[in-house]
Amino acid sequence: MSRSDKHILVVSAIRPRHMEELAAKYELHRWDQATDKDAFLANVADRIAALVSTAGVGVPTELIGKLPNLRVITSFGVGYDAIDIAACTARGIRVSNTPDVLNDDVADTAIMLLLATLRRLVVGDHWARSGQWSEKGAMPLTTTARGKKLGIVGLGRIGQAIAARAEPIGMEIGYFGRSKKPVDYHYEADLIGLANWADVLMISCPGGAATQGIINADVLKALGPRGFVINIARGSVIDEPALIAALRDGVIAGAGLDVFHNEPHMDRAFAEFENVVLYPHNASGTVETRDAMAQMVVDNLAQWFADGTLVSPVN
Ligand code: 8YV
Repeated sequence: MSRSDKHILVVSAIRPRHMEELAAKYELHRWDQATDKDAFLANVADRIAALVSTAGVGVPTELIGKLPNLRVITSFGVGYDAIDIAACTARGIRVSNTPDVLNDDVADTAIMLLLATLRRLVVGDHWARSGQWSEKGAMPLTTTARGKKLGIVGLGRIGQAIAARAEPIGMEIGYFGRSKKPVDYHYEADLIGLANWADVLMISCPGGAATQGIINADVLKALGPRGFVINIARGSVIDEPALIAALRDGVIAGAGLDVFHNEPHMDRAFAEFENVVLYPHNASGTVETRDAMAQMVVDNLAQWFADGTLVSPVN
């Protein structure tokens, strides 16, 4: 196959250097940049064999339906909840993601949010900058992470990387998941049980229909007024109106959040809370990790065009 036979639809772009690499090897069709997307598609739809997107943007299911010769989707990101995998599998469309290379940065972010929330980093930063320190003296005391129980929802690759970091901090680790794993951590077979047990609930499970809204008002009530929620997974896992009510009414003590409903248009209610630390879905957002993720997209495409297999298949 020559370059002119390899047509790729770009639904959401990856890193600039990797886009240049793709443009040198393949015929790229920039759907992401097209103003009249239907007219654009009418000209190229039949030629598209591969599609590139990102976890945040995903792939509209109706777009898949408009690409009769689509055979592979390479997605930038580990989560693929914004791609209808069942519809792809039914059509024989292969999907790849970018697992593992982001585990460390995402786990670091989880711990960063945990410590920043319990130790009130943002409040302290403001205390110093605003002059309150010199006017009023020391900021109010915070609470320690050491000795607290960390309840991890979803002990997958990222959940385990978080646990490995929380242990030396002196936290006791527990988890909830579909099955008990061969680890020494405390296991709870239901979420309310984990929330009752934990001081800090760490959300690190995949998004999607199976986990939609599982962190609901009852779970937050079980966590209690001295409990914290940290979410580096997907906004969809938490019933967000219930979380906002819990933060407002003191049902829980605070939250550290990297992910939200309706990103990037985060509910402005969160901005009002002093007991919340916010991060704009940036857990994997380092140059090093984003480059490694982009390289996986490039590698998946190269391998698929070479022999029809994928480096990191999802289906
Ligand atoms: C992505 C993510 O980088 O990997 C995921 O699933 O959510 C992030 O790491 C980001 O969404 C890019 O679209």
